[in-house]
Amino acid sequence: MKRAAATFGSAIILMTVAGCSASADKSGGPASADAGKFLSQPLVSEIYTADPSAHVWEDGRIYVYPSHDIDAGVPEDDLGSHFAMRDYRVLSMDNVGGKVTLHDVALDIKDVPWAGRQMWAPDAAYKNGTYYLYFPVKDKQDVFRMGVATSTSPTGPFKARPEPMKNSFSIDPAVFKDSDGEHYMYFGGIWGGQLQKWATGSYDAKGSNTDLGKPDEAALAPKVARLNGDMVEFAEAPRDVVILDEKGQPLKAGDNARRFFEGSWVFKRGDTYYFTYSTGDTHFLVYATGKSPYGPFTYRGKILEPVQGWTTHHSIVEQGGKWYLFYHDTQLSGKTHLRNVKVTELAFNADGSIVTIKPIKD
Ligand code: FUB
Repeated sequence: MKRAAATFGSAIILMTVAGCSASADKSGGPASADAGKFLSQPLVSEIYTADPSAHVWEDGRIYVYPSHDIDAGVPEDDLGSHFAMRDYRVLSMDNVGGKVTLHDVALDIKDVPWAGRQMWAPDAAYKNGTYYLYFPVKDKQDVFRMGVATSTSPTGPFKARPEPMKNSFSIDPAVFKDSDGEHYMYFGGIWGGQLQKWATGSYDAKGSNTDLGKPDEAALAPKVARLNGDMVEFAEAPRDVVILDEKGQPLKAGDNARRFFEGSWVFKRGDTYYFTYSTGDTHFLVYATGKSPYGPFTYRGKILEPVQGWTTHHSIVEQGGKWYLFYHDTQLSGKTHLRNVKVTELAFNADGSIVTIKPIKD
């Protein structure tokens, strides 16, 4: 199934209806004519944004670290070559519903000496007066690595370290700060995210281009590693994040509606760790819960039904006692690689389960 043109449920119908032309960057461009069909509206329309990683830092504001989508003219393929982003820009707001500020360029690919192409979904962390921007980008050998850049401001500009993180690979870093102050990076993504090429423990350029192609075997696991005190390297070798089914068995690779694809995000509520992720080719955001940042996690259900567009990638953050889901769709462009970030409130049931959200109205 093509990553670029794949369809799911109602998504393709709405993509066709909403489809409109788009340029690389927009100046207050028109919202989709059927904007009322969407649960939420884009946070900004001046540029295209995706993969929103939201945090509330010490000043109490919400900062969102998204991908900055552009139309680079690269043909669509299963490896996501058309996601050819070249810089990052940060969004901030006092609270959800308030004015959203689009900040200047936080990091440009030209200022990352080892980078080749494709700045994908970033995340950020804060410790002792320094903000850390973590970003996946292909190196000059076309292998995804994780970069780190630092700043004294949450919105940058960030200065990239001269080398990628040692032993880093694949995509979609998500950094979680536990209540004891330790930080953990979750990461990984199959297909264009290259996780399947690391199945043997080292990079196999001839490895499968999508997944392992073994549907009855355990699905490829996302990874987790605790960060060093200096926040710029792993303190340990990355470990598998095991996601179990209701019988305590690892989810299988052929269980496409539940197995991990990309887009890890972890948060803690009470004593429970929520490992949340995208199922990729089935287009759900789902979650699993556990009692340790390392897992194992048991699959619990869906967070978000499919959005308009192929990809879905998110973050979950608490502010003022309310929980919010940041996510993206393609409302503004109708094009899979030109996305826009959104936010909606997230609700929990008394047993800690998440109330599934429909991003498109019935
Ligand atoms: O934005 C590029 C890639 O698309 C991200 O890394 C994935 O999570 C998907 O959203």
